[in-house]
Amino acid sequence: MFDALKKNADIYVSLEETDQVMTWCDDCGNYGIQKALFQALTLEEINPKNVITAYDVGCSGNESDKVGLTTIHGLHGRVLPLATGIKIAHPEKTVIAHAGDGATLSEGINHLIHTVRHDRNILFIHHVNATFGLTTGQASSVTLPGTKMNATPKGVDTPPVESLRVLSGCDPTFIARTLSYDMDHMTAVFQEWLRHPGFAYIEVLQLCPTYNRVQNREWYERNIVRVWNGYMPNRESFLNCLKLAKMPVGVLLSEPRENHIQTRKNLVSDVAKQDIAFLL
Ligand SMILES: Cc1ncc(C[n+]2csc(CCOP(=O)(O)OP(=O)(O)O)c2C)c(N)n1
Ligand code: SF4
Ligand SMILES: [Mg+2]
Repeated sequence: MFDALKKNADIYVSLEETDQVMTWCDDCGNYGIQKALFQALTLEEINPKNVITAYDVGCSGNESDKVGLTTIHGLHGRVLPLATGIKIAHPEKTVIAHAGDGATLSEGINHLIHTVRHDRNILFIHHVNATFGLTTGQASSVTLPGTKMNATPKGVDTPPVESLRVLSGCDPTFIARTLSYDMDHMTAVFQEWLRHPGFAYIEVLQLCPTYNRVQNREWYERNIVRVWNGYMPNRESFLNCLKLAKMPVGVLLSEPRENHIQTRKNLVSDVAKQDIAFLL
């Protein structure tokens, strides 16, 4: 199916579009995330010309000049307001935002909360490698207590932010979690996420073999639980997932909120009709 779609130049999103050299380390989980996303875009038959991708600062953000999409690289922790502006200006485009866990749960956690509440049709990939990767391996808000990191050589001594619990208090409409080493799972989850009409949060547990040597593939397989066949991704199931002893993985919540999307769709044209000359 994917190979057949690849022949359609209008929809195939190629990985080899620019001549910039990749700067990710060998075996970085970002390679898999990139490939799965592009596979999902192609499988969903989304024309790359209709996609705008916004990047935060971080290792994941270093993809911004290496793919053949319309991209913009913003400030650290600020990719969600950037994506919000893009969506308001270009409501017809597929808007994708990428950020790391440092950006999302430290510098920009305020923006995450309000973007979830506003529920605009933005797709957000949260690259969770449990470190500030680009600045060479400091602890992030999700680094496990006791882990020795650069800048905390005696071990992290604060409890981690539990991202899904934070989000659960903001009335989210789409929450998913997937794994950077599981291409089939990631691609399937990305496809569902691309169909969601509101703000779609997807957390990728991303391998960083350079600075996170604790949470490798084996660690995740011991510490995750995949949602079971027949799981209904409604609010009640999602809240039950938060009580599990292991990290739930899969599409955990998918409950679109139609009315909000309608009311926010025409924001730019509605504002344009107002005469603001008297304010200037
Ligand atoms: C406002 C601001 N604070 C700090 C920095 C320095 N900085 C750049 S990247 C980075 C860490 C990125 O970590 P994360 O968001 O988890 O992305 P990763 O590199 O791990 O993918 C930091 C602290 C910055 N550029 N701007
Ligand atoms: S430091 Fe980690 S996240 Fe950054 S490129 Fe290397 S492996 Fe990837
Ligand atoms: Mg990180």
